[in-house]
Amino acid sequence: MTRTQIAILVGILALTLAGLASLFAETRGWADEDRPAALASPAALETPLSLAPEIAPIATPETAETIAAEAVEPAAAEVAEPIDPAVESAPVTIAQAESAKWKLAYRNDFTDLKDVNAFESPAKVNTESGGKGSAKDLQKPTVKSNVVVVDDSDASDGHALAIYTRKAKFATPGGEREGWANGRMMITGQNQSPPVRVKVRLRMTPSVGTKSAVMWWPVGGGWPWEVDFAETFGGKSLNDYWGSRQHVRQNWHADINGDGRAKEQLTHADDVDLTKYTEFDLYILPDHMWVEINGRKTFETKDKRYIPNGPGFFSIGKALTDGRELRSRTDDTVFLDWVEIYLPSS
Ligand SMILES: [Ca+2]
Repeated sequence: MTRTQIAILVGILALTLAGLASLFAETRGWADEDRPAALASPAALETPLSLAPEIAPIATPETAETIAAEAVEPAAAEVAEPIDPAVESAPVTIAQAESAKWKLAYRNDFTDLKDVNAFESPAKVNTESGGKGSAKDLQKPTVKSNVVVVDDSDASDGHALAIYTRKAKFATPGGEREGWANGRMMITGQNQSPPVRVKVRLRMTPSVGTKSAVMWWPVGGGWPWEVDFAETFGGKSLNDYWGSRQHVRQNWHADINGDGRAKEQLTHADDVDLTKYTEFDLYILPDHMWVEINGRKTFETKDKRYIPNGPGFFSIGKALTDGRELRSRTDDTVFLDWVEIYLPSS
């Protein structure tokens, strides 16, 4: 073998190794960052609130096309006319015109627990076992003591509703125990059908082994749809993709195939520092649904199959992840400064 032949062989070998390495890195990246499929089967829901399991979106050509087509449409704020400093009265922007279409119907600053229904799971389901993959099982124990009003100097009025995952006392068939438990809540008396707009200001804490879903949830039984408009998942460390709370997911579920379970979903992730107070603004119109994060539209659909067609209410649910026995789990909190519900102004 000549020196040239050896050099060529070494070159080919190096390229092959580099290719394999990058392939491996991509696979790892996807697995670490996205982890979309916990693949728990959400059996019939026992509680009025479910934190839907992580389900990969159904990639039908139709939904893919919907996402692709709508992704290129700029946010309303971006197409607003630039303000000419020479003009004394600023022109009305599209964003301003949009907000004029809505009137505030409800606001809760969470200076107390008015309208807050905090859930408590019954002793018989607080077994402290099972629930390796099912979000439904890992929501339990659910305790009211993990939903409280706290002082928060970063909140607009100095108060926030804290929804915790932390160790707490809970009932079991064998008596009271203490261990990891979740807070879960809903706002009562404010059920609304589309068109409706739901705006919240919240922040979260970095954590290991917990997830949170900020939801618009259907009134009544069944699981026809579920709009998770600020959802996080369990991190393995305080610094990784989910544990750092530097990312947030839209998961817009609908029962497309008519099996009674809203497992099909449109999904979208944004980079946002959730450890600082962040505003989420969900607009649900009969033929158009979108979310704005800190005033910028980040995701939308005009596919009616994914848009709620009946009344819903505001809710936050939390659950353990990575199995009940995870030893590295840390406390997790969602701080909710306020919630606003808007209805069309005319
Ligand atoms: Ca507040």
